Amino acid sequence: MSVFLLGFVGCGTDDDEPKNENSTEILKTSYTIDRFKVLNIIPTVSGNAKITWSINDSVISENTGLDFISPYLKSYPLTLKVETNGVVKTYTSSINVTKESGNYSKYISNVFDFRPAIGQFTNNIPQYLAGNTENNLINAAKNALVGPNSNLISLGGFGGYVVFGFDHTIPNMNGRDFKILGNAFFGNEITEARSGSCEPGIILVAYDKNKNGKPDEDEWYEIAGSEYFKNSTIKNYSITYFKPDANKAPVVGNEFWQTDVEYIKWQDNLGNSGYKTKNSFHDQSYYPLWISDSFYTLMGTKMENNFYDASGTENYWIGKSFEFGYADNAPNIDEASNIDISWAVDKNGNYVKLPGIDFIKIYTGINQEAGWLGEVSTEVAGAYDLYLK
Ligand SMILES: [Ca+2]
Ligand SMILES: [Ca+2]
Ligand SMILES: [Ca+2]
Repeated sequence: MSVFLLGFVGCGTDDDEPKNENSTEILKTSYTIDRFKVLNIIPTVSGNAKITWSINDSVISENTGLDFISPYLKSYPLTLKVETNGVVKTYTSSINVTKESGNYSKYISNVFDFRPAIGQFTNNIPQYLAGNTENNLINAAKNALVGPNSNLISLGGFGGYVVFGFDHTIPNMNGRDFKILGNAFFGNEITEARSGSCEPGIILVAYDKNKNGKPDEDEWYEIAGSEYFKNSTIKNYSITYFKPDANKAPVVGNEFWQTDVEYIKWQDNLGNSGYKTKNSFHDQSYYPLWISDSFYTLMGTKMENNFYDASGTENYWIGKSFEFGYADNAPNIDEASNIDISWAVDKNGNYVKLPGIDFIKIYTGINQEAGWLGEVSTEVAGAYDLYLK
């Protein structure tokens, strides 16, 4: 009896559909997926078939497998064209996008990792407490960044990073998809437009392709911002910071604020080395106190120094904003703080097509000390999905 009923319902449904030969073998009559979740459809077709997926008149993919995501509660008519040896077959279906049970948050929902570089705010923002481990600091970063009332964390100098995620996939729609909050601001624009306190951080994004709820190493893609393809940008840069000897006498510099100009020794993989300065405005250790190793290494894409001394007397330092694609690089209300997932590239610099992203990594992309201002350090003060209202 139940077999008959199922058969009957199936026939009834088919009557409403265009008469596509073998349609049910390739596509279901319809699919249902929550908004902000990726629906993956893999039709069984021969290897040499040319595939075209369309919604109305718009081609949405030419890959065999379709990854579909939408932030909108609506029904999409889906067409699949399969061309094999000059013969075209057309299949139709629909995708119904439904409301999730419960409610997603548009803000950061979890912090997975946090390791700042050395810096004048390291151990202070967020606060290190005696005996804290790396996990305590990751939790402190989580307390700062999760949810709508987020607070600032500082990533220190080049390479310092934070990794966080969302409770849903941020879809890659046309245009910019998410915002990274920081504390950048534009100053005296008479000197130079779109400049002031801009401390650009490199952004990486990951789509949780294997659905294990965490970012895996092979899921990361760098956002190719405006500087990515320039000769002045160095890929695979790495820098090692050495723990300062607490018993070493400080070497006071010529400027009143230079408490110790041989404070933290550093070297990079290009043969450069030097010392990071301790200044009179921040007295705590600039080396993460929860790292017991005598040195540690951070790596990534390094951009050209963006701060310069506009006064000629080292009084007035200005950081130029890059055009697009970086964190803490423009005021939060500025369009340049919004990021398009379509800017993501693989390790060879080729653009990749991600349906959306679940995780973001940010690290400081500049290795520069701007006089008394100290090191250029990216600050992160939250992030959110631009589609979830
Ligand atoms: Ca996009
Ligand atoms: Ca994963
Ligand atoms: Ca900043």
